[in-house]
Amino acid sequence: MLAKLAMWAAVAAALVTAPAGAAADDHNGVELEKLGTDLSAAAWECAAGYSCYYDRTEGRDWLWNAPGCGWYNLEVNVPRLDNRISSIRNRGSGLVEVWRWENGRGWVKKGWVPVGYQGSFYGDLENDIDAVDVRC
Ligand SMILES: [Ca+2]
Repeated sequence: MLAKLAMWAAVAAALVTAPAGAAADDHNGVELEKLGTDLSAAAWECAAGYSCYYDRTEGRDWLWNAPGCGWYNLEVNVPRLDNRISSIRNRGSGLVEVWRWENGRGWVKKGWVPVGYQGSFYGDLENDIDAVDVRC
């Protein structure tokens, strides 16, 4: 029980701590649920040093590793990965931000995954992320 509480305390801290340079209103877009460090689902396969992206929730059906730091528009990735990502694990060296292209608004940041964390998208963000920005 204490371990579980500690995990959720860490999650809460991650969710309320804005990345450097982020505006306060960026919290609006945080919709990554179950952000945490619990790997008991026995999925989440991910090489050390990378951020990893999966087709299904809970780290199932690995799709892609970001090759390094920087902005990746998943629409122009080969193969296309936009509208596919359902979970992310970050074993890289920088914060991973997730972005969606919204008509009339442009790029909108929808959340982030700190180094050492992973999370799944449920609801309208599952299969609806269009870019990631690896901030290192
Ligand atoms: Ca998917």
